[in-house]
Amino acid sequence: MKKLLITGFDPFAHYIVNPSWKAVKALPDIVGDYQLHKLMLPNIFDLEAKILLEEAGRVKPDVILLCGMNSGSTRLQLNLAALNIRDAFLEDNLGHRPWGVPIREGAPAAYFATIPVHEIVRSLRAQKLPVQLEFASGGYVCNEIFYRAAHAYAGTTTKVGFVHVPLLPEMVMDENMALPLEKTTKVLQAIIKEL
Ligand code: PCA
Repeated sequence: MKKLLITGFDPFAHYIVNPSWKAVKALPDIVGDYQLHKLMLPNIFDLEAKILLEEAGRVKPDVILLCGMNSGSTRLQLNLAALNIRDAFLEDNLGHRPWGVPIREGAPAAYFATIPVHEIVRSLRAQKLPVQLEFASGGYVCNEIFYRAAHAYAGTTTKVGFVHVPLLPEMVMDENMALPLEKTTKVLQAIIKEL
């Protein structure tokens, strides 16, 4: 059985839950060919990557699938690329707000996801599941975790991908701006089966 290290984040800003961790936690331990290893990461620059890379060194996963929340869509967004930049639009959970700072001085400007994002989006959309391509993951902690994992595993057989999940109905005024947790976990399982 293959190993999938799958992560979500803890809450940040004014939110009291983070659907990314709620959805990861709700997944079964086995999905398709994968045994899941679940990990909650803190929304803190640098610390999040240290915790992830330490756990990945222990688990030795075939795939690392990182999840975070994003208020901008009612679909799960499969990320194409991580950028070598920290451009925080709000403070992390330790009050840091880096702006215009490279994640790794002198390292590549960007990494593409090494999971098959285009195939996954095409296949899941054909199944009428709410997914879309997201070209980059922003400049906040989600981008950093994606970049740090992609950098650490570049040129190896361990594949790395990042997914933004929508907010939950209880987090928004207008329910049409959210996706229920069961839907998010269903789509995450469909993604895992395509890895
Ligand atoms: N979303 C943030 C960081 C943690 C999370 O769940 C982001 O999109 O960068």
